Amino acid sequence: MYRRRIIRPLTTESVTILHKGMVAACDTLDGIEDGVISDPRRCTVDPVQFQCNDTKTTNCLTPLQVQAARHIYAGARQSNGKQLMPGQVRGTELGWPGLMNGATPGGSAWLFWKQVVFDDAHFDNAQLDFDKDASRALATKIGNSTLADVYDEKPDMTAFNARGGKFIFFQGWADSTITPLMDLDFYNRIVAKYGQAETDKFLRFFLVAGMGHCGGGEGFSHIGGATGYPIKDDADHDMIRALDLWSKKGIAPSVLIGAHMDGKVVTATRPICRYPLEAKYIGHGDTNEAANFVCAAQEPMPPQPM
Ligand SMILES: [Ca+2]
Repeated sequence: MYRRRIIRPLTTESVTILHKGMVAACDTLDGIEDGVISDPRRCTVDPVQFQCNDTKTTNCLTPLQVQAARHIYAGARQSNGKQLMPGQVRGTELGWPGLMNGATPGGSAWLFWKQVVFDDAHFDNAQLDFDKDASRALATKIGNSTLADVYDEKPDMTAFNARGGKFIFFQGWADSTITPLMDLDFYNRIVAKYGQAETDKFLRFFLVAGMGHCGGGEGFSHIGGATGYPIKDDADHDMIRALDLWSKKGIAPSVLIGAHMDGKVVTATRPICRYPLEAKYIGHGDTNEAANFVCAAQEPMPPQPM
């Protein structure tokens, strides 16, 4: 029987090479050599840097692997350049094969698009055409709404704010399942609508350096709630306690202390500052101690690569 041979550019080996290369290139852009790219928007390295050539023949990427990585960082675009979805940020590479390889990339997410939206049990993901199929998908009606209505999160927090709602919005900077750039876009749209001061009254956004999808990763992802247990049961270390304090006593969280753990051992702590502030080392003391950092205004970001 003939079987189509599928060449998968993403292998465990290739993403490990890419990930190590990106971390080596970008780790210290945040001032601390700790294996964590704190804010990956600072990391704009082209993966072609890690491509094999005449002098480098091992621990390197094939041209196809470089091309795939460029597409993944760039996100989904149509041929006219219109961006449908932002891409993955640098530092998330290790999660790519599990998410993107196989007949159902994204697992149940692809099944939803295939069976519910396209109504075609045989729709091959490799045939998805961003030009034709994106608009076809978004125009699909489910009930009285189109998918475009459902998927376009509306930054309308007026009723929530009016009834005194409080919202801690958190996201891992190294999440390879949901790109943090989407959350950032949503947050920015809320701030654009209400202004920073008003937004701060009901919403605080925490981008956790080096955290994966809701937890895990190489960063400081123990902050309670869905991320894993906090290292202390108080409002400084546990976002559920912080939310409780905010909603009951009106004391809003400005910073959480995130921890990296090796098993049950805390190996490092770091302030997780409310966006748009970021943790900055004070220049002396142990860089594994949150106490040696302050929350400061962000340094300007470099232009983002396409
Ligand atoms: Ca670092």
